[in-house]
Amino acid sequence: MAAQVNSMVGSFVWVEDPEEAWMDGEVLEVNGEEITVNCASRKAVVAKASNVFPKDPEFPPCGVDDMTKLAYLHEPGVLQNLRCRYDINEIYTYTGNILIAVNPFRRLPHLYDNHMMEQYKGATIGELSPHPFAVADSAYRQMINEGISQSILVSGESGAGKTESTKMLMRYLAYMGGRAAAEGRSVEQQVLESNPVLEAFGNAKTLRNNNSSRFGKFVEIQFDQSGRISGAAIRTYLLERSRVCQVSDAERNYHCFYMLCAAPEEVIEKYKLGNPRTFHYLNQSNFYDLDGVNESEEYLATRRAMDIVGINANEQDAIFRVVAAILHLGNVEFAKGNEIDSSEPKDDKSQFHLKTAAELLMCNEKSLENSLCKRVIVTRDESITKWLDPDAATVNRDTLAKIVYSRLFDWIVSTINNSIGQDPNSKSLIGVLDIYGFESFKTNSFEQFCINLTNEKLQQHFNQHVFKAEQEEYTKEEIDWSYIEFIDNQDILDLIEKKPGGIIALLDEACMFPRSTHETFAEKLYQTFKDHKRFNKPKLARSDFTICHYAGDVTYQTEHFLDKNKDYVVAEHQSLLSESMCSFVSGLFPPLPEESAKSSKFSSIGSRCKQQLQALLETLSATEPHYIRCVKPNNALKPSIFENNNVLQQLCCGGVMEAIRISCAGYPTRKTFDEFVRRFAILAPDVLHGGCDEVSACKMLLEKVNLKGYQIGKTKVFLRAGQMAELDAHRSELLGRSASIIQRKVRSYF
Ligand code: AD9
Ligand code: MG
Repeated sequence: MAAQVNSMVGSFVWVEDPEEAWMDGEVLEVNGEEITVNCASRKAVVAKASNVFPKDPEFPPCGVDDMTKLAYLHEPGVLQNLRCRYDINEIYTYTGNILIAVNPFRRLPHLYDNHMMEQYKGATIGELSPHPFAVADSAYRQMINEGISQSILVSGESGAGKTESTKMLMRYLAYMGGRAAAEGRSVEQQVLESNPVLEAFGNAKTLRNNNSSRFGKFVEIQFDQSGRISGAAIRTYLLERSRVCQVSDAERNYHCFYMLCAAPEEVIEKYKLGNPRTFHYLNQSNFYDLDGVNESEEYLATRRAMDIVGINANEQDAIFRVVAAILHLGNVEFAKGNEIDSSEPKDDKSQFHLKTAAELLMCNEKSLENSLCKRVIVTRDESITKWLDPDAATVNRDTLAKIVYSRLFDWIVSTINNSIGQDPNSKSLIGVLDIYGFESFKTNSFEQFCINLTNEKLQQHFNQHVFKAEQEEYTKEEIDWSYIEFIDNQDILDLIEKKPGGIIALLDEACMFPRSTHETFAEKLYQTFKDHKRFNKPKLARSDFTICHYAGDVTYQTEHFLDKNKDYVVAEHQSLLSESMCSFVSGLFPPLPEESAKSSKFSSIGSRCKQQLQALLETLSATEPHYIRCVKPNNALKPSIFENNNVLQQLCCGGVMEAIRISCAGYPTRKTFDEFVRRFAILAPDVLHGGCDEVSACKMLLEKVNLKGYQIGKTKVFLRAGQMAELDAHRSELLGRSASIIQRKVRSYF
């Protein structure tokens, strides 16, 4: 989109800079398409006209609380606004009805206390400062008034503040929909206390966040007719299993392991635990203690939270017994056995841990050893028992640890759900989604693939919604919007999900075919998608592939795709644990239904992820969505550091720039008639004297400056991208800022 703009020497502009993203300065010289800008850092920069954007001469010192109030809606303007607000601890800003939250990395307790909740109760959005409470309040009121279910979708990269925001939303909803204290242990209390329990078992310290959620979560809060919370359901997505037995440097395993090692003495003795440094699953990384966290207290707090969510003391004991068993299991090492290519516990120490793990899981020690060191291979005619060598036995041990932990996590989630209970008569609900953001690392595996698929799906939903909201605003103002289009990412979703023929379908096929390797899988992808514009084979790559996601290109390494996609329990592990003397453990491994035991029906994580997403989107599409985009201002996790490039990247990935792009395709700048006349009366002073109303004054003004394509709504003037700058240029001209006016063509940002 191009707009004619007057630019002149002496005007203030933004110019692109590789380090700072954007620098502001004053135009020194205009030479055709080249503009020399004197930047604040006293450097003269020569830039192409297309990389120079006008700077709002009337930008308020504390910024604006909604991006749509910016006179110039472009990238540098958005960034300047977030930054100057962040500097004064105004961490929340709207972009239309999206709330952007910039992580302060410092506690701001006054922002979230009960007094604040009281203030936001019933306040119209925009009346008070932007806040998650305002979003929750608006969702709650829309639900009550219109009887429509609502959803609040929180996204952002790791450490951006999704989980913290989600907890605030839940706290506000509990406050609004809570019962009187006299009514006893309440549903809303249980909903709130589910957070610490899930965090103990599903969160861990990573390089990006000391309390990183390693699963996605959708909490559906149900309300009765009078707006009281009457039930809730928690759905979780894709818990990271590999962390249980593999911890990278400076990261940690799940919090619960460290809590348990700091439990009261009698627990430690009972489970034969001790220093976390003595366990292989914990000591692969040399990181144990979290700043400001006392693990002994956390252990007790987690147990208290478990009491509240309805996990009884016996169950709690069993849970921690299983957690202890996993630690012991991890310490079983293998050495070559007597048979060729066989294995056995390496030494007395390994034998001790094996024995302890068996005791804690209440299964037979020899059976446990066999299930780790042997594998029965069933062919059409017979079954053969095969020994595993020490390496294979170690992999097998880790597989057992992972499946036990993941079943334990699922058990906790489903028990909480049963205990809180669902309200079958619930009229409407509010769903809160706390899900991992788009990921693009140096190496990207199957987990990133699933996470990015999730983000593509949500992005489509988001675009459709933003587009619709934009249209609604135009309809409300009775202006014409028929020619606005938006770009869809359906082609990427087809590439991944299409059945048959999409990447997931091809992966499932590869997993079912015994002779496939990651190389044959990659080859198949290369052949199938060689002309797909969203798919690339990187130069020199043998088994990597690149998907051009909406948020950028990501190259995936296929090495572990096949393994990670297979979702099955090793038959030996299934039979071992389903025969445990402990009903809790055997309950984690219920016998397989006859049919699925017989038929070798393949189940895949990729397909399950796709189905879960489908179900999630169906739920979401029946709701009115609200969006919170969390932004992490720096990677040092420190207060007061705002890295422009880093923030911009996240605004792109979170679709905020896309939302702005959609908005720019229409009429990105809106000013109420009153504001408009005040700012531009100077262009036609007679309009003020004519005694005419604001609307006529606006029209006269716009005619006088000969602007085309704008629209007059019912309450506002709607300007196309770049038109505000044009008006400002006329204005500055009249204000006599400069005598040398040069006409040039500036491409508006989008
Ligand atoms: V991850 O994808 O689960 O790794 P999240 O969930 O986006 O990530 P989280 O909410 O856990 O991030 O926030 C990370 C840390 O930032 C918190 O532990 C707090 O220390 C800090 N934080 C986040 N939001 C706020 C806030 N509103 N006020 C103060 C905050 N600190
Ligand atoms: Mg989180």
